[in-house]
Amino acid sequence: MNIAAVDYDGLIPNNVALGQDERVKRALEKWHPGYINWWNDMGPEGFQESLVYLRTAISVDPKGWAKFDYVRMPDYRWGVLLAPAQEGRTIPFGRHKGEPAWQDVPGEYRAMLRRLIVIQGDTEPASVEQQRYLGKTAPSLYDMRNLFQVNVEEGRHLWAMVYLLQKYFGTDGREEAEALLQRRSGDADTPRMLGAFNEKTPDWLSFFMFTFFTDRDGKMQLEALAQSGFDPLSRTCRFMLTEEAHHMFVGETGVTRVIQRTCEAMKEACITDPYDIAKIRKLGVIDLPTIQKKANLHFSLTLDLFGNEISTNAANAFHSGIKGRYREDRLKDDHQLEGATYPVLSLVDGKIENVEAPALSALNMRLRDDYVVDCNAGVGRWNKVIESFGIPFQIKLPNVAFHRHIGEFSSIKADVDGNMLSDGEWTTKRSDYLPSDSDKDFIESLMQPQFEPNKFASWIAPPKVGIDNKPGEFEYVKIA
Ligand code: BYC
Ligand code: FE
Ligand code: FE
Repeated sequence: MNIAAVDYDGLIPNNVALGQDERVKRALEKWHPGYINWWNDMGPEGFQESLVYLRTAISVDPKGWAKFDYVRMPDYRWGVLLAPAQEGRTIPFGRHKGEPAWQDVPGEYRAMLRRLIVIQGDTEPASVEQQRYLGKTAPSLYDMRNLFQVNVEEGRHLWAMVYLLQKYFGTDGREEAEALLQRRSGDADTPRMLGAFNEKTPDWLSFFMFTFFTDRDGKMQLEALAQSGFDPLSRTCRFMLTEEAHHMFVGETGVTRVIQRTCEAMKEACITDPYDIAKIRKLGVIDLPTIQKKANLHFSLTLDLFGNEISTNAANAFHSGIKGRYREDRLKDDHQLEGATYPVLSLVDGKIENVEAPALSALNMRLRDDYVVDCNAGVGRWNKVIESFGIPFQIKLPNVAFHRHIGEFSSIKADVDGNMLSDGEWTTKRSDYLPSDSDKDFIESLMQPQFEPNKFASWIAPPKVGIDNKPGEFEYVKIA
């Protein structure tokens, strides 16, 4: 048998020889009904009986790992999939650099590892909860299918973390695995752990922005954890990243198609001024300034997920070989950073300035910087579309000090260019930067479902190509 192949014989598909690991197999089988209950209660509402054209992993080989077929979501084969082990892998960074990678949890770092795995695991079901009502207003069956694909894969990402907890963390791992099914996004008493995962995803523009900005935090964090000296975590994250690529695609192309449709409609109506908002909205499309506001919101909420710019947790995680930098393996330095410094944006006498800080303490800041670069590449591609219509408008990421709740800038109010505002100025200008109630009402008014194959809501262009090369008229979801 191909070692990358996945065993689909038992209840839990896997490529970790679960059949020979009775203890973990039984623990996961015991967790399984609770998971299914959670999925039925908190997963996509109203479509659990529908047949969805989903991809399922049949191998972890980078080429051809997916098989497409119609599946009822509760029957999706969630399982445990690790990227293949790398022979002779060593710890790539920190004080243990060069030692053999850990195949078991190093006792001294147990608490730190457990915390990181639990935080990562908590975000996955949270996003499914946030997106559970979106099926009802899907702008097409194509988009509905992509939403559900993202949802089942985030469910699988929860499985990925739960496997690590069950296999490597004994009793407290089991308790954490249980608690991951108990917390709820936005709940006043038992919220999810990180801020952005308790916000609402009320409409499809938010969904596309979320998959562009927030799933991209997922990508950055998974890349950093994929470097881990704890080999099972590294291998798990490496496979999760192959799934993450699709989430990123959904976000980037989703926003691109919204922009495309707006520009087309403006052109057809001979509107050249992107700020002629009332006229543009009458065309049933979302004006570019409102798209900018949504980007401002989701970008700033996501920056908070990187934690404090200066963080002892981050320093410890790196120093001990648990969490690396973005693509550590491609960086050229000593991978230990003991005497190194890194420029950190800070508030100095009321101004935003770079201050050199010990590189180890500044690792959250560094990952956030890498994230902003990655975001900007995508935003540049959005702007190419606007430019091709000759419309004088550019989407711009706001300054990192804008609308922050964690870190250096959480204590101040700043505009999108990073100029300090008084509380009064912020109150009057807020709706210039973030979606106002009337913006939200307008977007909501557009969220009319379009469930006929090959048809799309007024505010979004069709995709360039179908999923799995299917033709336009393909019925991606058979609604039951
Ligand atoms: N909200 O030293 P600091 C994804 C807490 S997304 C609430 O700066 P650290 C996905 C912090 O916990 C990727 N609390 O923290 C995307 C700490 O509390 P304690 C998810 C916050 O540890 C879309 C205290 O403040 N994965 O996969 O350096 C769909 C001091 O902070 C927040 C990960 O995040 C916050 N935003 O950095 C589906 C990877 N920020 O312990 C899925 C794992 C900070 O002192 N997590 N705090 O009580 C980590 O690496 C780090 O824990 C963090 C925070 C980057 C989150
Ligand atoms: Fe995920
Ligand atoms: Fe994701």
